Amino acid sequence: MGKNLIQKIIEKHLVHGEIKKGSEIAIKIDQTLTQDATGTMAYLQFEAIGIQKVKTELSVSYVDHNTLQTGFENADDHRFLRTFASKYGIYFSAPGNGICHQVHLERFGIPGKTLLGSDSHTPTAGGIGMLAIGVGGLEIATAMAGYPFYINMPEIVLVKLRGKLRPYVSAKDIILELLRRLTVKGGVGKIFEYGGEALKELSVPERATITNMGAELGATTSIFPSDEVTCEFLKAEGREKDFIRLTADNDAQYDEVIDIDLDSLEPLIACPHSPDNVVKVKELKDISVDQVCIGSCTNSSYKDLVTVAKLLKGKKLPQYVSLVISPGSKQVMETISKEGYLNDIISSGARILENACGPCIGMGQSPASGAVSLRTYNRNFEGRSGTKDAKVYLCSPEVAVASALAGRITDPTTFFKEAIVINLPEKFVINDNLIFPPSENPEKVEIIRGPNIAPLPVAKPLEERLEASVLIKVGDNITTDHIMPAGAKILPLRSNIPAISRYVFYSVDENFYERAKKAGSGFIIGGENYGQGSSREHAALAPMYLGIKAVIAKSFARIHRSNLINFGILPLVFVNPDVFGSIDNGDILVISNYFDSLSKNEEIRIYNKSKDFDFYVKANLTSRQVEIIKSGGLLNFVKRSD
Ligand code: MIC
Ligand code: SF4
Repeated sequence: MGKNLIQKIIEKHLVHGEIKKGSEIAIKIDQTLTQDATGTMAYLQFEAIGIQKVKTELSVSYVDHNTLQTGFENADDHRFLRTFASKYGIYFSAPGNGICHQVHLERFGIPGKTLLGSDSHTPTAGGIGMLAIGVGGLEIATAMAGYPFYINMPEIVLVKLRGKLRPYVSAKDIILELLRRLTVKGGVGKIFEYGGEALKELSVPERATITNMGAELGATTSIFPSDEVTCEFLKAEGREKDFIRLTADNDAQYDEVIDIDLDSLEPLIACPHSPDNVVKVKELKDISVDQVCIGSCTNSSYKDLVTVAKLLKGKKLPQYVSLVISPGSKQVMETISKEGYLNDIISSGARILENACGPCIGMGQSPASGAVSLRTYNRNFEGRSGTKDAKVYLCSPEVAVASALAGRITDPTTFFKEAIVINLPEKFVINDNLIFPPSENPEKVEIIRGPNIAPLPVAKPLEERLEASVLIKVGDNITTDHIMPAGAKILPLRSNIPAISRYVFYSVDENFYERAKKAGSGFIIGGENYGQGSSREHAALAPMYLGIKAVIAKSFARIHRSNLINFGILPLVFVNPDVFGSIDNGDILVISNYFDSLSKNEEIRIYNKSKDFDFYVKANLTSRQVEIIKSGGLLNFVKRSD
């Protein structure tokens, strides 16, 4: 029987288990990446494991999130990361070099290799044929220490692309179409493998737009084959030697097949406040726009920005529109600058930001009150832009430019007259002077820790009787942005858990912190897809620090669930989801004698003491995860097993 791409890569990296849907497998990790907002914790955890040098083939530490230095905190973190990388065998990509996912594609990604990243958009590297998965920082720490990565074998979905995109319809519309069809929960437990005759029409950065936003489907990852298109891209990066051909067999088997006819796609847009709230752009009539932002790891490649430059050339923006552009990398910036495109962008009146995440994570450029902001990004969760009542829409660069010029949400297929053609350059500008290899004399490198680097809090093993109150009850699709907000004010505290824990659930309930502090321990009640979105382990680590013992929800998002387990918090799902309605904030719940049920994966009884009734939950943990929970988290577990 033929094999699909994922089976081929996993087979080569399999350390334990059987490649069978749903069963636990462990795979060898070739490469890791971290970014600064999750990296400091990941490296403190790596340090706590006590290994002298990373054991991966390649590990890279990027600084791209917290680049706005409004106080000493972010710069302290950058310095810590720089010195840490140098000492422990890690490459360092300095602030200004670009967004981790874009730079990784350009300079480090290798088809057929495995990549683990402490950022949920790590699957971007699937665009170059890598098996790339987003996880919490602690799992990066263990991967760097040479431990394999454990996961339940996901279902493999083939997305068959046929036909050809019409002018002004782009890769972003393909992934928005999938979000429209499948929703933000549609990819949970799945890997999306792309195939079909239309593949040859999509360059690596366009493929990466699609794999990037597979994260919004809740998917484990997404991947494209490595073919001539991949080879061309690697050649333009001067990395032809990294090319291998990797495609699925003709008779490969899949759990599901989805067809997309590119000819029939139209420009799409995700309306506030969810990436799956997708409609056709032409259906939105007379929505005036205040801000348009182009960039982020989804749409900041050379092709994206040349498209923008060509469409803006010689044009003028309406007075009330602020157009903000953040290139994905220094390479993109240098190439469009050398070729003159940067000038076309600047002269239109666009505001050029750093090569970094920027407004995507609320690091500046928060829109005005109640404003409409169109963004080529991947997330439009309420408040993420930094303005609670802003209305953020997600779209392609083509839609973004048409709307910026028209001053209202506009379909580019009717706005622009002639089609534009953009070919990738034969060679990008290659200048790695902001990428620093590790030191050759690591013993001489001193790690510099400023006051922003607080010691790592360690979880205590759970007791067999838990009695505490429900500290908060939330609905469906709660994101990690709700649990642990980001933005220019809170992100600088990522290396300081006592300080950042004050903001847990801040945008949902400002009093959560006080209540949790006073109670000393507690439970969280959640709906479907609890913890969707980012990989930030702070959304588990800070609640752990505040004494949260279990989250009881209708279902969980993958990365957050693993983070909870890794920090010793029980992720429990209702056996009967209707019980959700009969539990309230403040109810006292009692869970006792549950270790045995955890090990046997049996139902666990919970007593609602305030309302005097029992209900049942399940943890669905593997035996390894049971041990992690019992040890008080992954760090304790790893240290004990040595
Ligand atoms: C995001 O897009 O939400 C982030 C910021 O990149 C996060 C990581 C983080 O919170 O540091 C992610 O997607 O994992
Ligand atoms: Fe950065 Fe935004 Fe991409 Fe997250 S989604 S890595 S914040 S650009």
